[in-house]
Amino acid sequence: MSKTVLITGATSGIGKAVAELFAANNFQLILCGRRQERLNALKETLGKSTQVATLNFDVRNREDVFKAIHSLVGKFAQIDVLINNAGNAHGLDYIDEGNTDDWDAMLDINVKGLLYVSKAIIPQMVARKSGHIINIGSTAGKEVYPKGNVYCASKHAVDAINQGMRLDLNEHGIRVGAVNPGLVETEFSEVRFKGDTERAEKVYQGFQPLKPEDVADIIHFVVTRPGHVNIADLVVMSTAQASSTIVKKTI
Ligand code: NDP
Ligand code: 8X3
Repeated sequence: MSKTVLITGATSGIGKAVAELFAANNFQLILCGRRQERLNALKETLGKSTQVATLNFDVRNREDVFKAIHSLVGKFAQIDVLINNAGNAHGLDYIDEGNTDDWDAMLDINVKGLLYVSKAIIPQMVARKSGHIINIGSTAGKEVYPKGNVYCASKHAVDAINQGMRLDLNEHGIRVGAVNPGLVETEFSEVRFKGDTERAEKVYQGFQPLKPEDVADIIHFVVTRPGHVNIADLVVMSTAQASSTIVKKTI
């Protein structure tokens, strides 16, 4: 039987590209997000290639996370691969000017949400002594850039959680690793700038950023290594990007 992969944040960007690639490679999919119409559309399209279940929940809501994941039955009850991808930046402000609602959103979604989803799934992996968890971090979890403060803190937390999971789940034979991308052109900046598409587009102008499909390709590589191989931590940037603040632009 093919492996079952649960992807959070599957309705857009990196998560959606992963869903599409994994569907084409016959993985069974559990796709999660809050936008039901997008989940329906994905189920309709990808359902032509593989078995797809969808779950609608906000990762911030602990009760809903557990209820949704525990509602899975039959062939979807066993989750072989968890891709902790849901997350976003909210705002880009100096620390003294930051919006506390943005801070709550980033810490609640990127950190606590990732923990809730993991907590709902890890016990079944421990019981089976197998499983694979991929945490989507960021270059923002490896360095801090001006005005990145709390988003960077949330992704540094993902980096620490990734390491902690690997240590604590070692004895259970569970693979744990992170994929940390640099700039990827998705809805990320649109969310960060609260729907200001003009400002969001500028982030990716004048250079070739990563495409979500590039990251999906890497995640597929990570997941398809032989069982004794665990890619523990991987950083990927566009060729034009050297660090969070150094990007070779033509304009
Ligand atoms: P997108 O905005 O395109 O996608 C974000 C996804 O997360 C959506 O599917 C969204 O679904 C989901 N999501 C957001 N908030 C919640 C929530 N509260 N509950 C459940 N799902 C939620 O951005 P990306 O694809 O770029 O981001 C995916 C991950 O990659 C994030 O963790 C991000 O930090 C990380 N990343 C992104 C980079 C980039 O440059 N784009 C670079 C490095 C890392 P819905 O709204 O339907 O709930
Ligand atoms: C997303 C990349 O540089 O916008 O994590 O923080 S960045």
